[in-house]
Amino acid sequence: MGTAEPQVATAQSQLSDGFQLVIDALKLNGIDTIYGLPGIPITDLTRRAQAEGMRVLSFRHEQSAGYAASIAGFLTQQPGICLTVSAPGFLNGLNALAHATVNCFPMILISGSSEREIVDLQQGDYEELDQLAVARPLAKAAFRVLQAEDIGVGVARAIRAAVSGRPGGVYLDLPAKLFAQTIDAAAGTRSLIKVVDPAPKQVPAPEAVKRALELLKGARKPLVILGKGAAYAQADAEIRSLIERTGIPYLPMSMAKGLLPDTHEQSAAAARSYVLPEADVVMLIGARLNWLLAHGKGKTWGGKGAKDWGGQRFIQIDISPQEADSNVRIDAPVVGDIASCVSALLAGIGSGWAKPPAEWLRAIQERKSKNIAKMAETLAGNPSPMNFHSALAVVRDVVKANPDAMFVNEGANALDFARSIVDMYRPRKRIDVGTWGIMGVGMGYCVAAAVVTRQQVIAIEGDSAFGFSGMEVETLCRYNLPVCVVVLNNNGVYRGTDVNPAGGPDVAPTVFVKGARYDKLIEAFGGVGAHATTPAELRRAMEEAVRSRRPTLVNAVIDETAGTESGRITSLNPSAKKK
Ligand code: FYN
Ligand code: ADP
Repeated sequence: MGTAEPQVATAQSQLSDGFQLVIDALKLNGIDTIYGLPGIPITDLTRRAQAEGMRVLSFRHEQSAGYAASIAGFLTQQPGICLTVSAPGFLNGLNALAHATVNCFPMILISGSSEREIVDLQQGDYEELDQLAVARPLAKAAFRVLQAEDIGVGVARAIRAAVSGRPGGVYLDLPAKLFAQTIDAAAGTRSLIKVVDPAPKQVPAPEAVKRALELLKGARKPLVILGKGAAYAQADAEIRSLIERTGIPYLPMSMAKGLLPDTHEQSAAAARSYVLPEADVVMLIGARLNWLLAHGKGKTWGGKGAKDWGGQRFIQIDISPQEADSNVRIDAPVVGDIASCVSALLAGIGSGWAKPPAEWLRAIQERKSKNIAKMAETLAGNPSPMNFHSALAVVRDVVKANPDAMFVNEGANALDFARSIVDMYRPRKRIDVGTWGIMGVGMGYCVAAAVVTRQQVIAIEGDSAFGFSGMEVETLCRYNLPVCVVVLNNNGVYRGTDVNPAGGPDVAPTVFVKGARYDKLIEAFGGVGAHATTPAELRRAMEEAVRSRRPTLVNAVIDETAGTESGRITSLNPSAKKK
């Protein structure tokens, strides 16, 4: 094609074009990586971005590129960029855009689109779709740029929208014609904007801090809940200091695990079902009272009925002024960025803060010890065939030995068991299915985690979950990323033992090919495949993967009768409700 040469303005040609301005605008704002999939009309954009020194990572499906961009945003506080072609490519990226918005991750989905004048008259253009209209309800903000001189503004607005306040997914629509538009190079350069202070500090009101501290001071059974907003905020030292100086027990939501090491004596993770209903004052730090926290009411919280208040009083630290009262009354909202809010609380606490009553701490410790002992007993078993516990006991050890490794986790049982079995020791190491509990993030997350952190990545995947992004093992191999994927293979969704109730030739809807060799998949692309039927084999394969840093897929064969329907969220099945 011969179009890959960067079109830098020279003395002979003082023109720049849309391609160049998009690249320059991103680079000017410190964005150096694009997760995408080339095609009409953005192929040359990918070539030229690479020629200009950007890292352009191509995926096999836009959904994986989008998930990669979204988690890069979570890990870096900079918008992750996903680049797609028009209509179908755009739609494939949309899932991740919605995911970013729902999870409060900064991300920009940039899609090429077809010609406005044809699309708007519905005259049947190539890949005709009104993408801006489709994206709008799923994005925090959505913009379209029609003129090359507006590219700088479009990119600046997209960056600000993605990272300021509550972060989210932003859509940027770039019609094909824009890329070829030419503009005087000097005017083009002048039109670009380097965004100043894109995520400004938001300092909480002193009276809100005072109100929160008064409520906390009066608590007999205080509890802190750390959410992924707390992990995102990168206020690790302040958060740890607040927890340790107050002595309040804390519960990490799944992606907040490791903010303080899971082995911390104040962690109440192993006493979850005890502390939620028992606590009298709960301080939420970057966690929403959504389904994952049973909406702050009902039996989980000690309420009599499914929707009854459990009697807790809540303090909520959140950057969104609209979050408080979304599910139950928040007695003390503290609105601001977590670093500023936690610092303000620390200043208010001073040095004479009384630790929570010993009775409360002792009761939690007792529950914890009981649960941990029970877990240790289960993990010590070595059943044949291997089950989730005996496999995850190995994973737990490997992660412990490699605390800087990134840990990707998706599935139902594979997710739920790993969450409580595998301890995290450092902040932002665990990345998983997030707010929606979605499947399909796996390999996209692996790519971004490896690229952003340069650390070893360990992915624990249910066999069903893995299937959503399985083809991306080629991407892992192509970029030679230090990723060890472990597929916990029990022959099906949840487990592999369902039978077709009608007795026909088709297997049940939840059943896959029995004895599938997922390890062969990565071998097709030059990666390392391993087949493990015992914990010892699994350990050997994982340790070798970490040692070699080669892309590896371990097919870990799990008892096909192991696994419960929907893991630990069975109650969300309508049939369970009916019973
Ligand atoms: C936790 N626990 C432990 C430990 N950590 N026991 C021993 N040792 C350790 N280290 C205990 C904890 O006290 C709970 O027991 C239990 O393990 C489970 O802990 P978890 O996972 O924190 O609690 P729970 O109730 O499962 O959490 C609720 C939840 C979580 C909704 C926040 O399930 C979640 O994040 N779910 C996401 C599910 C999802 O998205 N799935 C995808 C679905 S795919 P008890 O205290 O005895 O209860 C389609 O099917
Ligand atoms: P989890 O699922 O772990 O409970 P959620 O996604 O429900 O976490 O909650 C994250 C919360 O954190 C959101 O309400 C979001 O507004 C908030 N948040 C994200 N970043 C920040 C920040 N820097 N400062 C304050 N709050 C933040």
